[in-house]
Amino acid sequence: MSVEVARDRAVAVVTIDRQDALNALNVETLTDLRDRLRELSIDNGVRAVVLTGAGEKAFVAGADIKYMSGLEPDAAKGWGGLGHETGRLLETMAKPTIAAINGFALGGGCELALACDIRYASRRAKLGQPEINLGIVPGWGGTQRLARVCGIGVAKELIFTGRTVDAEEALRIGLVSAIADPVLDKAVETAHELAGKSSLALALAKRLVNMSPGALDTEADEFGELFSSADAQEGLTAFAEKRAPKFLGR
Ligand code: DAK
Repeated sequence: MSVEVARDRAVAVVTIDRQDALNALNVETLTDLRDRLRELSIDNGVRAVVLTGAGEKAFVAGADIKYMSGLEPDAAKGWGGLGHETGRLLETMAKPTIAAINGFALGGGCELALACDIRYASRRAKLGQPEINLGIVPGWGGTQRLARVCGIGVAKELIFTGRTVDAEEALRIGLVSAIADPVLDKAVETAHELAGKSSLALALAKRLVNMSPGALDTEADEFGELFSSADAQEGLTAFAEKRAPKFLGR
C-alpha cells in the first residue's frame, strides 16, 4: 500500500509513501489517498487528520510527470477529477486537516497542502507551483486555493514564474502558519488540541470559513443555530464556572 494511516486516539496520520519518486502521485497512490480520506471523513472516531510524506526529502513532489507525459486530453480530465476529489475531501470533511510539509511540496503536492485547513513546514521544506515550466498549469485547485490563501498577486507571481519558495518565505507570504522541526510532531500536537474542542463548532467554523465572503448572512444564521447545541451551552457555562469544558459533539 502506498498510503499508510496510523491512528493515535482521535487523530489519524496519513502518510504518502512512494519515496523512490519523492512521493509523486501516480494513479495508484492518488486513488489510494482518495480512498483513505473517504474512509476517514466518515469515521466518527477520528476528529482530526494529519497529512504528510514518508522519508526525509519530500511531502509530495507533485503529480507524476512521467505518467502525465503520455496523457490524452480525456484521460487528463479524469486525472484532474481524481485530484480535485481528493482535494475536496481534505477541504470539506467535517473535521480539521493539517499538512505536515516535511520537504518538497511542489505542483500537485503544494495543491494537496493548500486543500488542508492548516499547513506547517519543516525548515527544509520547499513549496511551489512549477507547472508552467512543464508547459501546463496547476490542475488540482492551485489557481484558486493559492490565490485565496496568499492573495491574488502572490499567487500570480508564483504560478507565472513557477519559482519555489523556502520555508521562511512560505511563512512570510502566509502559505504556511508555522515552521517547526520535527514538523509532524507539531502537526500532531495541534491535531490533538483540535480533537479536544467541540467537533460540532469546529465543523461549522470550517464550513463557514470555506464559504465566500457573500456568506455573512449564513454565518449569522448558523451562529444562532449553534446556540441550541449542548456543546455551546457547556463551553459557555464551563467558562463561567472556571472549569475545562467537556464537549460531547451534540
Ligand atoms: N514525477 C515523477 N517523478 C518524480 C517527480 C515527479 N513530480 N519528482 C521527482 N521524481 C523522481 C525523479 O524522476 C527521480 O526518479 P529516478 O530518476 O531516480 O527514477 C526521483 O524522484 C528523485 O528525484 P531527483 O533525482 O530529481 O531528486 P533531486 O533531489 O535531484 O531533485 C526535485 C528534487 C524535487 C527538485 C526534482 O525531482 C524535481 O524537480 N521534480 C519535479 C518537481 C515538479 O515539477 N513537480 C510538479 C509536477 S507537475 C492537471 C492535473 C495535475 C497537475 C497539472 C494539471 N490537469 C489534469 C490539468 C499537476 C501537475 C504537477 O504536479
